[in-house]
Amino acid sequence: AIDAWYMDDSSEDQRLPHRRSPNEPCPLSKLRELGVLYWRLDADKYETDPRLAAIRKVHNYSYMEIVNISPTTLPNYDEKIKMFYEEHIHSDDEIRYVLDGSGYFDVRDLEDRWIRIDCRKGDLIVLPEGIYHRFTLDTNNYTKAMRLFVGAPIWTPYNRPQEEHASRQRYLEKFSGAA
Ligand code: KMT
Ligand code: NI
Repeated sequence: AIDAWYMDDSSEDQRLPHRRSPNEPCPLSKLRELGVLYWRLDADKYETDPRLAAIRKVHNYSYMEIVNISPTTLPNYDEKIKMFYEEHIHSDDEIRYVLDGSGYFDVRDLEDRWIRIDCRKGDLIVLPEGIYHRFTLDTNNYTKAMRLFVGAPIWTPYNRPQEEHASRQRYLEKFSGAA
């Protein structure tokens, strides 16, 4: 399964793991509660994988592109890396499939704590519309990822605070029922 943990409060290099001591793991059930979906697939056969095809079909992930995030392959690298790590939301789900390398997706829980999700080759994750999140490379400095989208992609990040944003409100409404 995927590894996730609550982050420490240090402002050291974002590429470091930032585990608390002792480590405070975040169970998969907690991620599911927050609306984060996850599959482990065989990244070596992404071009012909029937499981990937089935997921794309069921969820209407019609759009697909592949990005190589590393200092030498990503245009405007420094700027992009900085943007990815600004806490933000989107007006749609963020769907990423790690084809090679690794990186961290950080998401906020409902108590505003950061959870760090260690995404490695074969991990496909979906961050729901309206969840506060960010992305960073780890110390390997390399992620090759498939970016999926329902229809024509809109990548616009809305940096925090976005409490009035419709997507943020829709997200929070999902939790307002049972307290
Ligand atoms: C994004 O929108 O944050 C990105 O595409 C970068 C991460 S993809 C592994
Ligand atoms: Ni994002």
